[in-house]
Amino acid sequence: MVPLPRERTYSRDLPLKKGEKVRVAGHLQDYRALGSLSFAVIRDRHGLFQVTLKKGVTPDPLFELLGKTSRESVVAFEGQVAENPKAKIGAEVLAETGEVLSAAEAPLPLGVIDKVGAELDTRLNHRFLDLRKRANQEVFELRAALAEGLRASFRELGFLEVETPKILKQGAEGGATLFSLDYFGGRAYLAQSPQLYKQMLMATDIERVYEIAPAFRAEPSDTLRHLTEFTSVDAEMAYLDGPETLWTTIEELLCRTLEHTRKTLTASQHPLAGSLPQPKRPFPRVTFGKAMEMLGKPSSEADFGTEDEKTLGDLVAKEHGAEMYFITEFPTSLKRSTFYAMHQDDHPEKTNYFDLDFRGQEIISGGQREHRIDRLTSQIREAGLDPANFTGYLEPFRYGMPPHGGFALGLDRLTAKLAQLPNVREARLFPRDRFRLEP
Ligand code: AMO
Repeated sequence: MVPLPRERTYSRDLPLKKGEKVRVAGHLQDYRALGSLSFAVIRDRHGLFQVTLKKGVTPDPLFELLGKTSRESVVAFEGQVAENPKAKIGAEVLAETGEVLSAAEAPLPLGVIDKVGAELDTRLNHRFLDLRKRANQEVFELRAALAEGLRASFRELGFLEVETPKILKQGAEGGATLFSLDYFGGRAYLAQSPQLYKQMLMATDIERVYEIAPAFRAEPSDTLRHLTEFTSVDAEMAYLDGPETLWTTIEELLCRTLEHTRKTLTASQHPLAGSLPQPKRPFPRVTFGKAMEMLGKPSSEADFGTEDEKTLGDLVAKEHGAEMYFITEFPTSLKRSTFYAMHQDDHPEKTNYFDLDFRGQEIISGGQREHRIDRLTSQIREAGLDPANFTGYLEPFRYGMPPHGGFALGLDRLTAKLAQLPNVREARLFPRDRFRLEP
């Protein structure tokens, strides 16, 4: 019996241990029984390696055991590392002892080494098997490096990381996409966004906050870019002199984050390191009106959809050579212009709200907020809402609220776009959508 591999050697270290006795373990990817010499291909977190079973070195029962062990079982071996120029890593382990730590049932519900891609639904149903594929792990290494890069960049820019409640009495982004839950016999809602809290924090002297946390939206639409649970990267800053400062902050944040991420990934020779963009600053600023004009949409049409966003992405790329660009001055009349958006003083039909699109998809939206309580209260009324239901939100505005604004970035969408994944679900380990609540 090989004891559980306490001092386990990983595939990447085997070439350095030639002649030494090691313990190795992993999933059995393949086994070829060729008589007196048999080969097991094992996969661990760093890649593939070969364990060779050789008559005279390996006891007979181990040949028999391996012969009846199904693919993807977890196996462990002990033996000497030998040079093998034919093996990809130039070394192999000559098995002296070995055991099956956990047998896999056959057949597998999802192939791990199949070249032909399975349907996304099948992959997600058996995500633990799907994640044995290196290319899929790489997405989550990118995602983790992005989150790290975002945290480092926010800190450099003077933002404090905060955590706000996810169980709320009131929604922030409109009633239609609220998930409600039973709260000790009363009704509560899952947070669609930390919006109201990050604004509330602007009434303190903290001035700059950010949060990376789940947001919940009862999105009935089944699209390639909507989830019911996503990770929202929210930021808010006080003493804002106008939306331009938000745009330059976002440019700074994204460029720094991509640089941090590139460094992290380069250090681990990650295949996606070389594909990260290096956007030129300033990012183009396209007004909403200009965007509609570029799309050839009549001014009577209020908004643009997914296909328009893609077309606009192509047009901006052609005209400005840029993949990231702001769409500014969202009209007040737009359904998605919220009650807390600041309207422009000289053009009240326009707001200081904007989106940032990347490769033809919205990944950030934000704007300058209305901080003057009288205007805010009328905007709540104009949105058909009752200010009496917003007493808690409004209170900080009554006791000295600096001008402020902020934005939210969808981490799932950013990851998907950077990894060139067609569906945002692939950028989440265990996505939630209208039809998927498990695994
Ligand atoms: P908004 O609703 O535009 O703005 O969301 C901000 C960003 O979050 C991402 N996102 C989503 N990602 C996946 N699935 C969804 N269902 C989903 N909904 C949104 C997008 C989007 O750009 N409170 C404002 C932000 C602010 O003004 O500060 C808000 O939540 O990438």
